[in-house]
Amino acid sequence: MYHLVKSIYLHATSKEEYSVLVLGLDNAGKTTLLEQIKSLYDPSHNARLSTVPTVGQNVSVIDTGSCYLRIWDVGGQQSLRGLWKNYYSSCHAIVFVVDSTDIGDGTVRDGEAGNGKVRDEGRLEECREVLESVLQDQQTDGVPLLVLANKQDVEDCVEVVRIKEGLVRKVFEGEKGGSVRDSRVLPLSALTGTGVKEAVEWLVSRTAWNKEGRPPVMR
Ligand SMILES: Nc1nc2c(ncn2[C@@H]2O[C@H](COP(=O)(O)OP(=O)(O)OP(=O)(O)O)[C@@H](O)[C@H]2O)c(=O)[nH]1
Ligand SMILES: [Mg+2]
Repeated sequence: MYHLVKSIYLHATSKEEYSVLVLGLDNAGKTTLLEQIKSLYDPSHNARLSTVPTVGQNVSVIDTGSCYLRIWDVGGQQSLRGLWKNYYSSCHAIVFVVDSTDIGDGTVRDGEAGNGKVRDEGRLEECREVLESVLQDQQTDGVPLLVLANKQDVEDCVEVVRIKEGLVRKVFEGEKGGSVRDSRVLPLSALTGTGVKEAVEWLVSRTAWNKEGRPPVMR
């Protein structure tokens, strides 16, 4: 009887937990985003917005009400990107943070003849290559992808629609294996917190929607 009551209680009180992997180039704003998410879902948490480059990982579990999200913020420096694949097989969603102030005008131009002018593309090409390599890894097949156009508070940043059309769509066109996945591009200012709630809400709905492919853990 005790065991029956206990298992009913555990079933009634347990919730699904999904793992979310936050990726992007160094300086994109991943750790700032994690701090804002923590303070949004845990009012006792004071967001530490003066970050230092992440060497290794930060991890936090938030209670969204309907489920838990275990959020992995990993270092984006080039020397650390080789570690990302260790997280691929167990993640339920990937967030790719883009620094909208450091990608030129946000449009990838394949095979365009040079006109002699050197265009300042910032880290656009690096960003495209890195996102492509994440999506081309078989272990990320079908995993929902949320691209966040961060630093939208900066006056001359690239708008989200440009990042969607000029960068993300290009990457999807080149995606090998034709893997089908949920994806979305949303604007964000991790510094001010604008867009953080919408980002988390998308993750909550898409991880649950895709749970047959990657079942959650119960806690
Ligand atoms: N203006 C502005 N600055 C931001 C925003 N988000 C992050 N930053 C700044 O960008 C810098 C890098 O932010 P981090 O969150 O440490 O970047 P990261 O992606 O974690 O970098 P790594 O740990 O090296 O991979 C910091 O100076 C942040 O204050 C934003 O939305 N707007
Ligand atoms: Mg960081």
